[in-house]
Amino acid sequence: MARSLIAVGSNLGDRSERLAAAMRELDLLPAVRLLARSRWYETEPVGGPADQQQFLNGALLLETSLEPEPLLQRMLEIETRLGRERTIRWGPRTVDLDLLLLDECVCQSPMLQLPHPRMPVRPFVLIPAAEIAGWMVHPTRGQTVARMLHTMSP
Ligand code: PH2
Ligand code: MG
Ligand code: MG
Repeated sequence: MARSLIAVGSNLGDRSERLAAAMRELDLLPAVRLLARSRWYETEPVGGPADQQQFLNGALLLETSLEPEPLLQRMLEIETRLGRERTIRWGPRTVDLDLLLLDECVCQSPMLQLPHPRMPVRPFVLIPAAEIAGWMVHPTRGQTVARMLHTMSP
């Protein structure tokens, strides 16, 4: 069984209900078990259109026997079931599920980049991630999640 760290975000509709639904759906997947969730954090949108609403962001820790690409595929299906429409890049979204880490897997395919390339520079990802999985190691940087958060702080 591998450990997988997922970032979740929503800034459209009933945000906390969407994040709770995403969490339930992930836990219901065959070969996936939810181990921990962070608190939900209210965050300012980074990038994208200037007029979008605040996000609710968090992180989930899963145990899974799925390989990275099938796990990503299941996550995209959950986003679609929960009403995600893909319009503008970094635009408003009902739910966004990002695969950050899967144990120490490194993957560079057209479908999936693992670890998530923007993870080390996003406080709205690292703060909740460090709350539940500060010990996980970013395989190419050789740093823990807690260390990455610490080094990005002013
Ligand atoms: N996601 C983005 C772009 N900007 N800003 C915040 N605060 N939270 C997000 O989840 C977020 C964002 C692209 O996925
Ligand atoms: Mg995202
Ligand atoms: Mg995404």
